Amino acid sequence: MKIIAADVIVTSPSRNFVTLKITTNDGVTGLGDATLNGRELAVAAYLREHIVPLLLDRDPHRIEDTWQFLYRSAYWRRGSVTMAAIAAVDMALWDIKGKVAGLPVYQLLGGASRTGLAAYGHASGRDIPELFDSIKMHLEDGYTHIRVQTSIPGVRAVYGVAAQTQSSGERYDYEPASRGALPVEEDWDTRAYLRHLPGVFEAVRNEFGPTLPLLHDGHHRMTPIQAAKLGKSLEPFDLFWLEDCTPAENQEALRLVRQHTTTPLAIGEVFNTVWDFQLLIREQLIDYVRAASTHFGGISPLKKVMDYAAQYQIKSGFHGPTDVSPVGLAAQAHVGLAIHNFGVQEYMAHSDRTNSVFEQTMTFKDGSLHPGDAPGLGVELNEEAAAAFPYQQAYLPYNRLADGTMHDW
Ligand code: GCO
Ligand code: MG
Repeated sequence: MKIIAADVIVTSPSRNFVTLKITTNDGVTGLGDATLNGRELAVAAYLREHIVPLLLDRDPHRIEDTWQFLYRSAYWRRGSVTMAAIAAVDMALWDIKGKVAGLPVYQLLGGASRTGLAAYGHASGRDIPELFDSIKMHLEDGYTHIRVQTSIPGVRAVYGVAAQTQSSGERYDYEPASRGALPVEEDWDTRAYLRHLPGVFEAVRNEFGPTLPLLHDGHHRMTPIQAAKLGKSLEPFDLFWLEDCTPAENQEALRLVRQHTTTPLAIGEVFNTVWDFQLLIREQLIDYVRAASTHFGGISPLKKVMDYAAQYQIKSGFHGPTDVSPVGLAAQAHVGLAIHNFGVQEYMAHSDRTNSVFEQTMTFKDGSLHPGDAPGLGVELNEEAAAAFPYQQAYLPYNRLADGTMHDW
């Protein structure tokens, strides 16, 4: 069997997606997700110009060798563009292997370790009543775990509060990026945030009781000591996790946070390789691995990092916003179903329009996600539907402090 074609398809049903479709001489096709939010065309060009020519005539069954070849032969390693491109190839080859074997990918990874995946949804509100409504809505939809984000008095626009973008008519597949020629500027005040957030969690606990698993995303905005302080002040509210409390490039910062708080920590949605997690796992500085198959080089490295994490009782919490396409989401759902140390899966659900372009076997029933039992990943791209939605420039927002200083978004 050999690869005879590899096509890069860019489509924008409710947001931009980059998909790689690999075709074999037997007529089997496989899909991979290469979507890098706000930098989509860089990955499309990396694939089209540099990777597709290397794939032709290769044996699609040699997944590990192809991964190592693309990683090592480039010499210039890692980085989100490179790793998203390699991820797409890796996923597409697993998809092909599953289809040839007549098995869903999770069976090839060791079979199911559970009946389905617990998922968390994004509840948010500009104030407490709006937040409560959003939590109730998510509970009605069946979510068993809830992420809580709110506005902060004195700050115009804060990460993760859906109504902010909704009211300005810019909602971009339920997430903060927006279409347009330039990114939107937001503002930020960490001290105001640290004062406000514990009260929000106290109100949520009072309303919804002690058992509901609650999560929060700090979105890389705090210094280590601020993160330590927040973790400590949230301890009475028993969070399931506090995510991205610091910009994790400085991994040693997590030692300081850990010394001060027992609030569980989740990190890694912007990480690209297993090596990015080495220190954090070995020193047990985190509790959940936030990698996404798409930005992490695919299914193969995701399985490897989780096997490493298992030695330290660290669990998965894969990154599943809508900028991970249905293909990427399926890829990590297969991994989540198979591994022993699954924690929770982030699940925002794509728009109906996106789902009309990506036909899927994935189900979300009674709070449980399942990738389905179709051979391969369980996603097919309707290319005719995809062609009706050409790429549109879109950017994530960015942050400035009151005095104009750029801050992490
Ligand atoms: C999350 C993330 C996302 C990112 C987005 C950037 O926890 O889901 O923080 O919302 O901001 O994926 O493209
Ligand atoms: Mg996040």
